[in-house]
Amino acid sequence: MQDIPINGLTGLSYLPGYFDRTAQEALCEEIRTAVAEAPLYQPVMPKTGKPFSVKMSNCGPLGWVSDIEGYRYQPDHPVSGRPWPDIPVRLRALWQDVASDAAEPEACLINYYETGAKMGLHQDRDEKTFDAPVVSVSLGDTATFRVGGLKRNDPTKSFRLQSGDVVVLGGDARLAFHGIDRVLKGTSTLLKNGGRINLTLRRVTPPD
Ligand code: MD3
Ligand code: FE
Repeated sequence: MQDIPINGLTGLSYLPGYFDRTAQEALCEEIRTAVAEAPLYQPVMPKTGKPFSVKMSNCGPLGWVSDIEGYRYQPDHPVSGRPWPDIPVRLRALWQDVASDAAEPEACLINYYETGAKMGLHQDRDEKTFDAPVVSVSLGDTATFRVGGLKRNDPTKSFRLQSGDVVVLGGDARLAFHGIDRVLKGTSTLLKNGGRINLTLRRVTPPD
């Protein structure tokens, strides 16, 4: 476990290779099952309607969605109207391992990056509580990840996220600006069609 200070912020920990290949394959299977029930869809930006390059789905009681109206958490899939599938056991176990002080996770956002997809610099602030960390799992191709400070123009640090890596964003780092610059094609054999999956586990509402 590595605690990486960033612009004086504490609370970012990096756990490279947390999941071994066998665990990554099992996790992929669980995500495949979830996505069969709650298909990936292409979200659009609020106001402009510009499509994201990343496709998304969720599991858990709440899912993060974006459409012309705005960003929000909601209990059902925006296309099918059905409830999101449960968060896989292996991911609940991860949360217990790295975020056991926090209440149970309510949302697991599934981001799928095909070659060329990226995610601009942003903060995660649609949750009603920032007390719990965000826990991220990377699967498939390696990504170049960028983290800055609490202000958009703060200097940023880049590092690579590989398949099986876990990042825990807690403490002050919870509200740091971050983004994905690029996905490096052909860097993993995990996903048969290539690309990258990122899973983020979140607590959305204050503990009951
Ligand atoms: C640093 N996803 O879904 S996960 C997102 O790889 C998102 O798909 C990226 O940003 C991805 O919102 C990055 C790692 C991550 C998540 C939350 C953070 C890094 C963070 C919050 C604060 C600082
Ligand atoms: Fe984010």
